[in-house]
Amino acid sequence: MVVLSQPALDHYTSIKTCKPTSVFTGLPVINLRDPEAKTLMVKACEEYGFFKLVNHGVPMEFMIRLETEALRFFNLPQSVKDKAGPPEPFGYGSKRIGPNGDVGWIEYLLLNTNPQVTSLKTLTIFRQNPEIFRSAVNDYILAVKRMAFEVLDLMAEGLKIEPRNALSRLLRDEKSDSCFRLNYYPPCPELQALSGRNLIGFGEHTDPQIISVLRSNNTSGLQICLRDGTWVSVPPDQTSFFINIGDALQVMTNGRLKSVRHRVLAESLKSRVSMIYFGGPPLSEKIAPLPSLVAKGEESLYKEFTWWEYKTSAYKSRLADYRLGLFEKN
Ligand code: GA4
Repeated sequence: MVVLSQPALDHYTSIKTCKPTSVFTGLPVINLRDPEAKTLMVKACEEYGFFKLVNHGVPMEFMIRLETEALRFFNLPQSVKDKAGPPEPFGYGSKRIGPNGDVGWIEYLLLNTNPQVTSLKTLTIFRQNPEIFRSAVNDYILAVKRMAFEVLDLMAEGLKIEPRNALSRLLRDEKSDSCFRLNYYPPCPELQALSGRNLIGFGEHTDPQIISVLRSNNTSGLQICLRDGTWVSVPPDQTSFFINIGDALQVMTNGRLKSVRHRVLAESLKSRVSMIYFGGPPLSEKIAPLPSLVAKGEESLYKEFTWWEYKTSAYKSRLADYRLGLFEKN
């Protein structure tokens, strides 16, 4: 067995996958315009907390324009990119993920989803061509938000939740605590020498929010964990979106929809670029099962908490931790 010994890779986590991870053959693919979409979404989220969305109406041009701008940023000299950091609460980050020692083979930009918020640091990010970058981000986020609201409205219908906007209103709220992430996973040529081992780009975790909407270029790397604990890789598709259920929606549905554990592995020759919208509720919002989803005689599986409390607790955790555990009733 080859041991990961290159100095440059010393601090990274490598994993040994005995047999190659199999491709997720059961991946639910949902057409947003299909009259059955609401039912299919609920089924996919009960089973996997994850599905691929096609015919979503977001112009491909917005995706490509933002991908081009992101690559332009990530290809800048390190000293320039560093000026756009640190990533907390928003800005450029490299290798370190979160405040508690997690690392990955990754560079990223964390951004606010509210176009009005332009900090000094954000101006550094947009320095090269401020208007081009800014409008690429804003056009993309606006279109993806609209689509995410529609997905949540359909899910609410599929779950027979009333009113229909009971979920999407949390993201539509001007105080919604949503964020946006541009990830860049550089190629790692040294990986070729490490037969049978993989390098972690972004370690396994569930997203704390309500819903996450991911789009990537055509490079593979994303894997999800199925109910039986096996990991499967998700074939990339640059024209589609991948929808993830987050912890908050798991709680709001009293465990009916499951948040999905996922991770990203680095590739040896191709860079991966992903863009993710994380839809979160306002900080003061109580996160609790919607009454219509708690059957008579049943009760909430979770203690009462606000999104602020959950988020604060999440930022004290390590990426792979089971964050909902602290909020479950015994
Ligand atoms: C996972 C989902 C989003 O990317 C994110 C991540 C955040 C970060 O990168 O700073 C966290 C992670 C994410 C969950 C637990 C905490 C917080 C890193 C970490 C160890 C922006 C988010 O909201 O939670």
